[in-house]
Amino acid sequence: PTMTPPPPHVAVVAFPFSSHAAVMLSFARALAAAAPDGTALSFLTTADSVALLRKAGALPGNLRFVEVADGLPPSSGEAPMLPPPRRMELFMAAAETGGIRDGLEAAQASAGGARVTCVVGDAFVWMAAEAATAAGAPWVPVWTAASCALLAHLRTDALRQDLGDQAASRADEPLTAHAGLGGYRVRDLPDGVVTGDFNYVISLLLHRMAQRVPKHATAVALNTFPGLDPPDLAAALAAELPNCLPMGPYHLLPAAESTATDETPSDPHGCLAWLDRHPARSVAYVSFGTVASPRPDELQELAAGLEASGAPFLWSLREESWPLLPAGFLDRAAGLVVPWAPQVGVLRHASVGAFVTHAGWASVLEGVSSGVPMACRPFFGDQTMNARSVASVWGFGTAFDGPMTRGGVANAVSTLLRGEEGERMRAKAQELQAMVGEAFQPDGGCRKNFDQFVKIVCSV
Ligand code: U2F
Repeated sequence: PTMTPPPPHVAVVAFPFSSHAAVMLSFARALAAAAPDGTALSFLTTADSVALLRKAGALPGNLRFVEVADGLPPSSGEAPMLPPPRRMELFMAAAETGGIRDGLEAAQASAGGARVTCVVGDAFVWMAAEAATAAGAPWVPVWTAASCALLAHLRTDALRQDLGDQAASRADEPLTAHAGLGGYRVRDLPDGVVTGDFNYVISLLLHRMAQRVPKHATAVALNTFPGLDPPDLAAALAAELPNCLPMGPYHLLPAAESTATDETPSDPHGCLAWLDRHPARSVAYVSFGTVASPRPDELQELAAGLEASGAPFLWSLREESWPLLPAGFLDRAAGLVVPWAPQVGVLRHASVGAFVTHAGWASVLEGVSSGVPMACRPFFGDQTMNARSVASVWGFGTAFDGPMTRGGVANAVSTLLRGEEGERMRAKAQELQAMVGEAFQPDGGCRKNFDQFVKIVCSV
């Protein structure tokens, strides 16, 4: 007698910090919308992360949260006191010592006993590879950052061997000896590859991730679209990971959107209405993402530079930093400062003509898919490498070399909004925007790759 196979049960593992969990949830929503009928999806993340993500709206019926250990001492009540790197260490230690394995068991129990048939997840949580193998399921990691950063992590051992302790003296040297990385200099490499603290929690996890992905991944989702990465980089990455599938920006994958509720309106500070009152391409939008924040003196320089540019600006700035702004700034300046902006909608708005950004990867992709040129002030991690890509590999923006100064900000903003060079940068950004548009047509490259990805993760 023929037996019908059980329906797929896909576990999606999040890295529950910064913007990573939200990106993975939107990825899981896209999977939930595309998976065949009967597929169960479990979203594995910590209790704190579940509480945050729940606020962003209801889940589709086939997707449910499953809590995994956060590694915090039980009922310590100290959680909010611990600095993020320490919380990451505790989470990673718990994940490594059975946290993910237990999470997969909990997922099975909460899906009425349906065995997990595939483990998808943020590549940061590399221990999901072993947990998947133990559960007899394939591991399909999702990379949320740029391809250049992934290649640098995959090459960490070779780069360390090449550079030894000379990373500082060879900082300006192009990485031409490393296939695919020739457009970058030693100084552009992400922290923890050849410089910085190799034992920092993120350096360690990226190193371990890089050891596992080529060996254990059945497929790898890349947050890029065909044509964005230079051919030599795309080829070098495909040589290391023959099963990688470009399907980004992930926020454009078709998904059942979460709808705004009274509790979580989508634009509580009226950013879009404010933008409606400004002419096309006249506004500079400023945001440094969810982690980075300039020091007080740099913040003051930025504020003074925005004022000096004479351009209207919309600035997403965490409220704790508002007291650091120059006296009278909020009353006097031609700008709107908000604690949070609906960034994707803001960048799509016709009146936004420039983006001052930390060059976090989601932000770069959101800018480019709206054709907005950017001025990058990278702070840490992969941001330096992303800024180098923007300013020098693709040429749709500028990069600050170190902290922002008043003059530097005023100059960058007026170049992007009003200069000839800015026009060329906008044209370049719009060229890439058109490529994104094509890749997300029903028969475009990203949609096809995503369909293939769904087939892989939902096969039983
Ligand atoms: C880490 O990135 P961040 O969270 O600092 O920055 P992004 O990757 O740019 O993601 C920020 C997201 O938050 C959204 C914005 C992005 O989707 O649209 N957002 C918003 O909607 N409103 C606001 O007012 C502010 C932000 C890390 F720090 C980076 O170095 C990495 O490149 C990145 C990806 O791994 O993760």
